[in-house]
Amino acid sequence: MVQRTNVLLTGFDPFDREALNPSWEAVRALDGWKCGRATVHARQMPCVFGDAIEALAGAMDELQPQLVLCIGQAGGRAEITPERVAINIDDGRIADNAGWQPIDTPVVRGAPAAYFSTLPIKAIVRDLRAAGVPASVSNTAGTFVCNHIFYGLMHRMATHPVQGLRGGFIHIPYLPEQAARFPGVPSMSLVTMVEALRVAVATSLAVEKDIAETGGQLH
Ligand code: PCA
Repeated sequence: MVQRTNVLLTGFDPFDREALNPSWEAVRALDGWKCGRATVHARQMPCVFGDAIEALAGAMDELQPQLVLCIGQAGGRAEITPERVAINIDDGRIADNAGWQPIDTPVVRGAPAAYFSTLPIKAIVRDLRAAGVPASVSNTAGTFVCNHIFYGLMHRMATHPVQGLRGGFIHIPYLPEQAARFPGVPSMSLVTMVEALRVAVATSLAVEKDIAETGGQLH
């Protein structure tokens, strides 16, 4: 029997008065892409606390993926940044797309303070750099909807374990057309970001145990 492998890639709706979100633009370009025996499925998530985790759960129930990569925009970052850790806090500096602005509330009441990504984040950074794409590990996914969905993903995987399932979160920069409105702010082309996600998927499928390589920061 041929074993089917589904990869779920998620991107977000535009938020914060943006017309587009690079995460959805990059993710949707890969819908249907076959990476070896795996097929990538792209799904768009609402930038809304609560609804984002529900939408993710629906997509995971539908696809039964073996790999989940959630992608989000990190305006101001210059690199592709696989996130190391999801924390159990919602603290909105701005309101989400439904007008919610939670302050210091847990993503999941009574659940652990944090979960680590189960993606090979160091290997992803290594392979991105080797492919000519600027990349670094990030040690904070913030406290907005991206950290929220990341925490929801990791909590689901911890409480409903599925053999072989891995997942995590990657932040990506603004597109040039977004950064043009904020002089001096870095950006990355869509072509490069799509290529970066191909690398992230391929490395996540191929590398079971992450490499030991420095990816820390002093502050
Ligand atoms: N970035 C936001 C939420 C949606 C997105 O693409 C964040 O970093 O939390």
